[in-house]
Amino acid sequence: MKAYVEQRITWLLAFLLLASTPLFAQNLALGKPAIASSAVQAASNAFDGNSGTRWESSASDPQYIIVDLGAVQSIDRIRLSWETALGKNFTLDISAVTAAPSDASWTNVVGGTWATAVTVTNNASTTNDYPNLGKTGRYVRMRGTARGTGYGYSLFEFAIYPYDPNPNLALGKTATASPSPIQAVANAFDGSGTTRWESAYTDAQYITVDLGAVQTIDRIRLTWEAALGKDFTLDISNDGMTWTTAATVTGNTSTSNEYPNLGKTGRYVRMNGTARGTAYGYSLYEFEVFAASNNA
Ligand SMILES: [Ca+2]
Ligand SMILES: [Ca+2]
Repeated sequence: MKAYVEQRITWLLAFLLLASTPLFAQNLALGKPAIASSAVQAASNAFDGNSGTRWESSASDPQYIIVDLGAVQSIDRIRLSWETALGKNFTLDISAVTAAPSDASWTNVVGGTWATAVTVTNNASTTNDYPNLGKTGRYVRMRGTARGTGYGYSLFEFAIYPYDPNPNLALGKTATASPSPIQAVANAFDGSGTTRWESAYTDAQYITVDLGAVQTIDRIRLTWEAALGKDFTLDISNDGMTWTTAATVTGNTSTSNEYPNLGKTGRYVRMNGTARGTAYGYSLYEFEVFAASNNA
């Protein structure tokens, strides 16, 4: 009887683990061995899951930090959490080496071939998120070539995921907008931070995305050009006709707006503008919709 109960509990735990997997993808780098070009604070602090501890390099360029995932893994998403002393220009690279480190200095890895997965210039954000990488590898490196401050590179956490547990539901989805846009509506849903939708130059303008089915909607993120929306609502609908307002924004001056913990469901999501921030149209690089508010 005891063995039977234990087996049932094991099955239950296995089921709960599987059921929770989509929202809690494993950080492959957590607790893994790491080295760095210099360490005012230890490299391992960037891989300890603790947002209060950090790797800090010497105050010079370039610098690198490398983690060993222990085996070749799928690498689909990398997230960096910087202190204010962030990396301004850096690359995220994956090593061609799959063997174990040759010595304590990882000479074979440091001097081996690297392929750049992400190139970042003029970063000003302390949180960087790079999804949809579609790579594989064992060793992952952040190589900084320009610091954002006079201090060293200071990284709270360097997280690596095999897939994106919280994808942008609006990515690549069908969208519509007010008539006569200056730039195409699809540009706000293409995942590119350099393409944008721009409306006509009047205040009453909207942009709507069809998620394809009713979904949980807990967070919406808008990335504007300088020609941002000043007053607008974010609205959600099951049928594209009857709308519920999820967020009301007035006097916005930020080009990056994030609205978490919405707790809604719906198929259609709309930004309904009533006042522009400039004389130009509403100019939106990306309009993202997420099922969960947490990033992991
Ligand atoms: Ca840490
Ligand atoms: Ca875009």
